[in-house]
Amino acid sequence: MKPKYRCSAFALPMLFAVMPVAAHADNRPDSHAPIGVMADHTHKAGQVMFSYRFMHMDMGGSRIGADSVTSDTIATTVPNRFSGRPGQPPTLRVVPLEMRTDMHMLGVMYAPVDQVTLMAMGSYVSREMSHRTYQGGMGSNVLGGFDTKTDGIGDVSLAAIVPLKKGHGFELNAKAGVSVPTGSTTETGTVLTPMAMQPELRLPYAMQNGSGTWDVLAGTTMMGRTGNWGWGAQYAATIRTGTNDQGYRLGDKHMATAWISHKHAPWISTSIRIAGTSTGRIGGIDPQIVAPVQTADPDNYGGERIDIALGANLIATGGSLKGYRLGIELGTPLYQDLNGPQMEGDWMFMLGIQKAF
Ligand SMILES: [Cu+2]
Repeated sequence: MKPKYRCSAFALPMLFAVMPVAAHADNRPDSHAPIGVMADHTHKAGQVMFSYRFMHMDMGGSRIGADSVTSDTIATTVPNRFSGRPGQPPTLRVVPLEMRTDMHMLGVMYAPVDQVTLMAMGSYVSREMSHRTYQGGMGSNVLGGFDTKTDGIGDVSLAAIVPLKKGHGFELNAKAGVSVPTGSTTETGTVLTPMAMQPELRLPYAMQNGSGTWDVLAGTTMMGRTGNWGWGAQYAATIRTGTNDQGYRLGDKHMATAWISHKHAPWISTSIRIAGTSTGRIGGIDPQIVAPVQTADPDNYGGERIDIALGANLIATGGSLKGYRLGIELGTPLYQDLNGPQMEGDWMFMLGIQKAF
C-alpha cells in the first residue's frame, strides 16, 4: 500500500498545478486577442480585470493618395486653403516631417452578470511633431524648423460587451459604447512662420488630445481555438455625433482586423494580424486653426490603410505573478491611401499588462 500512497501524494498536487490551466480557458495566453485589439473578450459574473497599455506610434514623411511626396513638392505646389487672408502664402510653406505619439491607457472590465461585461478606459497622450518652415511666399529655401508638443488626458470610453455565443474555445460578442469628450481640443504651441515670426497658435487637429464630440462605439468580435491554434476577427466603428465646441467633427472610423495565433507552451502564444482601417475626413472647421500647413486643412485627414502586426501573449502560470498577462505587438503599414498631403504611418508598438480577479 505504501508505494500507492506515495504516488497519489505526488499526483494530487500535480493535478492541482495542471488543472487550472487545462480546465479554465481564461488561463491560456491565446484566450485573449493580440494586445492591439481592444474589447475582445467578456468575463464571467463577478470577475474584474485591470489593464494597462502603452502605445508608441511613429509617423514620418507625407503622401498624397498612395504616393509619397517630398517636402519641397508640398511647399511649392500644394495650394494653401487660407491663401488670400492676411499673411497667408499661395502654397503650403510649413511641412510636418515626423510625429511621435505615446499613449498610456488604463482600463477596467467588470462583469456584474455572465451576460454583460462593462468596460471603461482612460488615456494620457503625448504628441510631438517636427516641422520644416520654408522662407517667404515661394521657392524652396528653408527658413528653419520647429517642434510642437502637446500632452494631456484623452477621451474616456465606456462600453458594454455582450457574449452572444460562448464556450469550448469559442466566443462571439458584440460591443456598444460611448466615447466621452474628456480630451482637450484647444491645445496651443509656438510655431515658426515663413515670415520668421514665432506666434503661439492653436495647433492643428492632429495634435489635439480628444475628438470634442460624444462618439458612438460599436463592434463585434469572434474568437476561436483548435488545439494550439487560435484565430479571431473584429470589426469596430467609431461614429461621431454632432459638432464639437470648436466647430468640427473628426471623421468616422471603421476598422476590421483578423489574426491567427499559435500556442507554443502553456505560457506563450504568438500571433500575426492584419488590420484595415477606413477613416473619414474632418467635417466643419475650427476657425482658430489657420496656417500654411497641411495639418491645418480638415480635408487632409482620413483615408484607408492596411497594417500588419506581429505579437506575443504571455501568461504567468505559477509563482507570485500567476494569472498576470503580458501582451506585446509590433505593427507597420502595408498600404496607405491618404487624403493628403498627410503624414504617413511608419510603425507602432504596444505593450499591455492585464490581470483578472
Ligand atoms: Cu478583460
